[in-house]
Amino acid sequence: MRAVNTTFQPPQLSAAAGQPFKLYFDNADNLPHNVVLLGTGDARVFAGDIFTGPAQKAYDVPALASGTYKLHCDVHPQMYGTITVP
Ligand SMILES: [Cu+2]
Repeated sequence: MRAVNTTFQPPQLSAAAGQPFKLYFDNADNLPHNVVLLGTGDARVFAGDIFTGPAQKAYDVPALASGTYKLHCDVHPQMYGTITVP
């Protein structure tokens, strides 16, 4: 996934349930971003380190239960996406 012009591209991802995975995040902006996964009740399920682009990071995301999680950037609350875990 990329951050471009303070948006997540693509805004929808999917991941397998019950297994840890790597989320490759390409921050193409000359701004700080991170990726946070919000679960039920906006509980923070995972929060990646904030870093300034252009740069890339591979986040280690823990195993997720089935459901739909919001993607969020702590620096820019308007950045939004979802990750679906079937
Ligand atoms: Cu951001």
